[in-house]
Amino acid sequence: MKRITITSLVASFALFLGACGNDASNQDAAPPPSDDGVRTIAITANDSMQFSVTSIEAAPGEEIRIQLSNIGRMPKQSMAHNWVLLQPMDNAAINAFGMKSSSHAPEYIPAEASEVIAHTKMLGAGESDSLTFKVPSAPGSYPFICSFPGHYAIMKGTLTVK
Ligand SMILES: [Cu+2]
Repeated sequence: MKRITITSLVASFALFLGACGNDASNQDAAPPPSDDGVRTIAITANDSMQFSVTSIEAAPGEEIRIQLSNIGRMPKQSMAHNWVLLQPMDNAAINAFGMKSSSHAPEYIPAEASEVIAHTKMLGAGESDSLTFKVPSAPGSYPFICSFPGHYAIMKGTLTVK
């Protein structure tokens, strides 16, 4: 897998973290979804730089809610997470966006980012945020990432609109 090759350093670091500080007990600590009829996708993010959900499917123009919870324990300065939905793009473009975002603390979202469709707040340990939005009407594969510096290499997934 090309992605693994490109990001092997970061991935190894994540595996190292996972092996050392693996606390599986808090993996499913997402808060319950709210009850207003909007389909809610609860996603956790942890200190091992993992999203609990990496694949989402939605209908064109469907309104969905992303409920993101950072279930880690590390200080926000060194380990924080968000959920950023991007326009369809290849891995090279995702990496370029991630690099660009790295210099835009504390939210790590560039001010004029036409690539960004929607995003949550940047969350420290124990924080959560929910984001309700309409997915694009154009079918396709929309990547999502965490834009905290370095995380984009492994914290990513795909929203498939079809
Ligand atoms: Cu992250």
